[in-house]
Amino acid sequence: MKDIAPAISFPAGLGENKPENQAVLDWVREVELLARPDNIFWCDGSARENEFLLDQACRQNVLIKLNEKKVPRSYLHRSNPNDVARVEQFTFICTPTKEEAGPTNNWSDPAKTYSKLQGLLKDAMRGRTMFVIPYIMGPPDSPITKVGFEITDSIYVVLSMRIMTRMGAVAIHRLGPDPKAEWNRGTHSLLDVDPARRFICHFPQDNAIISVGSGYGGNVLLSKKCLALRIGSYLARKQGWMAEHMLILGVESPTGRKHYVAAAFPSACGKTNFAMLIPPRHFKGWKVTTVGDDIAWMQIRDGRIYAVNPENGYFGVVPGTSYRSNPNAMKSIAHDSLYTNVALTDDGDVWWEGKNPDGSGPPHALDWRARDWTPDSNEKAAHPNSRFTTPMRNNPALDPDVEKGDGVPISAIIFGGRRSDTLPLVFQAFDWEHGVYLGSTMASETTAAATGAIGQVRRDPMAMLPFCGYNIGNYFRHWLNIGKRLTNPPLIFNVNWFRKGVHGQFLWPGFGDNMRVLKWIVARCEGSGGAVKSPTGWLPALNDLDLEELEVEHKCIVELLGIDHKEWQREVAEHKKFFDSLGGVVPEELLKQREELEARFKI
Ligand code: GTP
Ligand code: SPV
Ligand code: MN
Repeated sequence: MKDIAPAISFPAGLGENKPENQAVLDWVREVELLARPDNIFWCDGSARENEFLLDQACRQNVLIKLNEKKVPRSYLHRSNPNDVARVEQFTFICTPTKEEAGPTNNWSDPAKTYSKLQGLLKDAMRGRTMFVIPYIMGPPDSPITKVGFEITDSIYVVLSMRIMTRMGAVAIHRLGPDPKAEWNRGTHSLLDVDPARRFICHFPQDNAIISVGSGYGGNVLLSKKCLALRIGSYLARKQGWMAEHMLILGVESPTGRKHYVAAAFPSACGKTNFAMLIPPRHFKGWKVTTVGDDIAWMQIRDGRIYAVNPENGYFGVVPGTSYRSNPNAMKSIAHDSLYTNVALTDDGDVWWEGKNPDGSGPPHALDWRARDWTPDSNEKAAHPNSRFTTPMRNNPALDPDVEKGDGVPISAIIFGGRRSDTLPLVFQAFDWEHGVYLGSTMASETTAAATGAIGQVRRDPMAMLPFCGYNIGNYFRHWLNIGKRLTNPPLIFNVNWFRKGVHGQFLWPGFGDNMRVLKWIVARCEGSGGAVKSPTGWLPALNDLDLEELEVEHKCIVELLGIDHKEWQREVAEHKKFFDSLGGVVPEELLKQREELEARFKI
């Protein structure tokens, strides 16, 4: 299977959706003169166009059509084995000064970077088709919605962007003819998919992104991490809103009271699963609905935070997804979906580790690299970062207000990471400023979502370490300033689904049972849930959590809620090390929070 494919020819009436905005036309012409594609396909996002491009992608061996009876209208894509995840070491923020990018980003000089990328893009699309994708991020009638255009020479990117964004006429309409209107210019080329020529570059001042040398996920679906988070966070600070790596869910109690909650967990740490949670049997009458599974754009109105999901689909982790762990995801990806880097069974179905709750699997399959695989194989059939791309409308638990332009009011913000020790199952910040401190010092074990070592604890403030498009110190300051504008601030919590016992096993069952934690959070928002004060924040006492029908040993729960002073002293020292490593950009308030935390452990 291929990423790079030759130019396609297309019939009249397709590929002709040119906008009237001169600024867009000029930019496309400029890239055309540089990259020299054989032809240009202006996408309109229609069903007819999609059918045509799917058919072309199959002919070009970019996609394999799956068994129509097993997974209707769905396709498999295999990326280059050297190109299976985000590449943080090749991701750059190109601001005029290094200081604007800050201590946590790779910086490179804009003029030099443009010139290097132009060199790489020269003639890069010869023999290929250049697609132009108009799209919007956010509901069509939202004041917060942004317009983007992505140029790409990958048909897989076009087909993915049609699922992940609202694409076509809606964007051209939103942009209008004004050549000064705000829109993002995203340029992507596969080049030759060589890691030595792979760069994901952001120019926040120009609202521009250039990505070369990759064909995978967040590196190339420029709407997602590049626009909605890196450029988005930069615009958000300038314009007084927030762009965050957060899921958004609705939770309704049996009495019909509904709250919305936003949660920031790092990549592959449970956002999609939490956003699609199905409460255990005991929680009759409770309902969880999904607004978004990865990104939240939040505004302040009347002293409250309101959030929209800027995306239109889910690009979710496949391994571990089953009818036991996440039935809503399984139903979502049962049709009209793209699969990337999973295994292909002999009957044209897809398979991955953890698909069947009983641990079973096919006797033979082709693994994610198209090599023969049997249950005796030493390697995984699906890549650990294999992903589904599926329209959010496939989700049976989609929230009815997902299209609401004003967004949904947020009652609670949750931070969480993958921590085998130290961090309890859940606790609540004393106030907004303390909550910002919890977010700014959160840490998580690294996962397969980015290339590099897996399982190493690293600080990942607000789950934004790889996604904050400017100086992290100013980002913390922005969070503190937002708090000052709120008269009805969300309560802030920290959760950890991943604490392990002495034998290395997870102490908490997670998934649907996370409802038990969510119920306590909602109770705290309503002023009814009990808690005890600890040095780290408000902790639920054992009987504050609804543990009815939970088959977990009492001593595990005690361990999950425990605060080990030795471990925490080490943790607070790590906070200091992290703040020190940022070289003086951390706001005074947060340094003070750290000292107070340290002092609380000494008493
Ligand atoms: P990105 O799309 O990379 O941002 O990831 P995400 O935060 O949406 O993570 P996702 O929900 O896809 O989960 C990632 C992995 O964590 C999967 O392998 C899940 O099976 C696993 N996981 C999710 N929730 C839980 C949980 O509550 N407990 C445990 N033990 N594992 C979980
Ligand atoms: C993440 O890594 O946080 C993702 C996947 O959501 S990607 O779109 O590849 O960034
Ligand atoms: Mn993510």
